Amino acid sequence: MARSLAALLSLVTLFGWAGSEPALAQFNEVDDLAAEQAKEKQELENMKQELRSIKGEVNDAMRSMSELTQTMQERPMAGAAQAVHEMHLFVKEKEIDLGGGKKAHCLTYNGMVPGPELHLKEGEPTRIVLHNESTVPTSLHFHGLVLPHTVDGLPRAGAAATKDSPAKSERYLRPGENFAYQFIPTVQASGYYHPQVMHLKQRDMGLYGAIVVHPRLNSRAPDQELALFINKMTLPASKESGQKAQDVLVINGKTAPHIPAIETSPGKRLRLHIYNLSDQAVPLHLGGHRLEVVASNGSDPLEPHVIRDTINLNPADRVVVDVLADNPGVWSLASDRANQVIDKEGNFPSGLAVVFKYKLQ
Ligand SMILES: [Cu+2]
Repeated sequence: MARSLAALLSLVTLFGWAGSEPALAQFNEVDDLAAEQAKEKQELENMKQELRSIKGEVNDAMRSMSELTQTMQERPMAGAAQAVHEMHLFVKEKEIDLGGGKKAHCLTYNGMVPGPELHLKEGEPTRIVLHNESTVPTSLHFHGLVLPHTVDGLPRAGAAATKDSPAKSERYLRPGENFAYQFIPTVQASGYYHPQVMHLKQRDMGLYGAIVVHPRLNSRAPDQELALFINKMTLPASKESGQKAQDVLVINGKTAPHIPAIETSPGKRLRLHIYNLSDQAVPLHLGGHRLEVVASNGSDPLEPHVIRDTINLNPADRVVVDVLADNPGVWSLASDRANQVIDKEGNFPSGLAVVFKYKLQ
């Protein structure tokens, strides 16, 4: 029991980290890190307290999680000399505030929109475990990665199985099921994960997250990296709040002016992975800087790099741009289309506009 609790706690610690504003976590400096670690320690204490109180009534889900962890610790991937890089995704339903009290009923990975950024390395044995804690069937596809058909997309008969996920012939995960996707990425990629085509409407309810395969040798590694997901989310009409049904354009699950600012410092090379999941063309412009397009829709890396101050993203386009932070001030990365930065009531900014600013030294 103690052992499985410890295993569970180590998982919880991992998720706690992943859950704390993943997109911006890499932007914190050492000072912020110390404060954040102190906060995390407190959170961990709280969680320990909570776990103590439910000791003795551990439910099936928890037991299967700890068993799964033990299985993974005891049986590393056959033939792999390297440690397996293991990540967990939990599909959960959640109300998400898109900003200004605009609440949408969402499906999430690990309680957030977008889901956690997954950073993989070429040649590194990888295991991604999907847990379906929602009330609907779901599936998982790694968009933009080059993988064997047995792992890309759906659980299939003959796909890699764990003790808790025997190979299934079904083409999806029912509520309460989990599945381990195991593979070694061999091609550099800037992709994103989301449910397969048959469950694609779940993507527009919040099920998406960045998955990046970094090259083994990286001579031009950026100093900072951030994924930006453009999407259109639907707010249901609500008599209680007087909210009318409407579509809201969001970046990382928030609409302007509620999108957290992108913060950088002079001299840094900032890499943005930008995904247009909306059904509209978006001309994205950054003031005062140039965008160096380093990858586009699977051409990773794109050579030679092209330089733009505006990039046009058609629906389903994904582009990776580097920005050399050499012009301190407060800028904006925003759509150049008026109807994408002003809402139906005429409020500006709304939708696709994010502040790009330099940290005070
Ligand atoms: Cu896809």
